Amino acid sequence: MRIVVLAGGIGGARFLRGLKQAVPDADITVIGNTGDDIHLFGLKVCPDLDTVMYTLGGGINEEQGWGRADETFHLKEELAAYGAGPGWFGLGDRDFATHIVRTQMIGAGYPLSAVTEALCDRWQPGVRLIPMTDDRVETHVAVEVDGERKAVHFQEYWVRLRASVPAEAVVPVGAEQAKPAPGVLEAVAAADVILFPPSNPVVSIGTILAVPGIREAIAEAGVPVVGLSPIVGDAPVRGMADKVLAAVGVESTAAAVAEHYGSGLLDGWLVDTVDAGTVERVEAAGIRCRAVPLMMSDLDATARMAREALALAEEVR
Ligand code: GDP
Ligand code: FO1
Ligand code: CA
Repeated sequence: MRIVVLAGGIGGARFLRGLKQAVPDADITVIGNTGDDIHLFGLKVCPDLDTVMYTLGGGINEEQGWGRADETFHLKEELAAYGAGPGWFGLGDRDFATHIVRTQMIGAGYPLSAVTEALCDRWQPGVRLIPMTDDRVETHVAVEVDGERKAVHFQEYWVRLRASVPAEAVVPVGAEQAKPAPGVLEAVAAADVILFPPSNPVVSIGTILAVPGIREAIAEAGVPVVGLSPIVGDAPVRGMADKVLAAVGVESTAAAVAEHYGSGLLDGWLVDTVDAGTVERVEAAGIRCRAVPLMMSDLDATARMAREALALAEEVR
């Protein structure tokens, strides 16, 4: 079975671990979000691609959900001693190596998709990981700080400001001009099923869908498209997705997120059992819906979620 998954960072990566356990023989292609990417100290950092790669490759810091296990921060401290920032973004020594190799290869002329493949040669994630695009896309957030409206990089909004100021708009800068990376449209066209893991609907999956051609290819693939809600009991399970949902005028409920994707894109939607009361509302929007446990508390629970998503896909096929 050929499965295509659109993924952000932690939510996408943890779901993929469960999917791999549920269907070990599946051929899984992951289309990764690169709107979170940021250039720091002259290096290109791709948080969501790295989170997927490290999580599936066994290098992730499990408690944190991002960055490397067994990490140290000597380089960051040395940079800070020179006054070289930003200090608010935690780049560890082991992680730095990834960004150095990536930046070196890009400087030598390799596209990000080829670089990602090379990095995955080391980590062997067991999926094909393709960035959504080889072009530069950067999510910026329009905020008001001290009465002044300005745009900040998504990482600054998320990590430095902790989404504590209202987001007025979320803009994937460069997306309109971006082309899907080689292999993205081909994988979508060849898929037997397409899954939206419980990733952020705005700044992870929304950004991938903003690359011209990707949303259209998914809608026209003619195979089941099934998503799992990252919102449980009217709040994100983790993180501040409610803040960016508000910026695009979507309430923080599992049903509203399904309606936001819409029946033109989604065939099936899984909500958590605590949100069983919203199943009817989602189905009224033309999306088949089931309520099942959606907490990725351990690998077995996550694998059960993946099986439920695939079962729903068979129901709507
Ligand atoms: P990020 O790039 O690291 O923010 O990760 P993603 O965009 O892939 O996923 C973030 C989303 O994962 C958040 O909105 C969380 O609500 C959701 N999430 C995290 N853990 C769980 C879980 O156990 N169950 C569900 N349903 N959603 C989760
Ligand atoms: N998230 C944080 O909350 N604080 C950090 O200092 C931080 C550093 C970091 C470094 C590398 C990396 O790949 C990811 C990192 N993240 C950090 C996570 C990440 O940037 C964001 O949580 C996600 O992109 C949000 O979607
Ligand atoms: Ca992310």
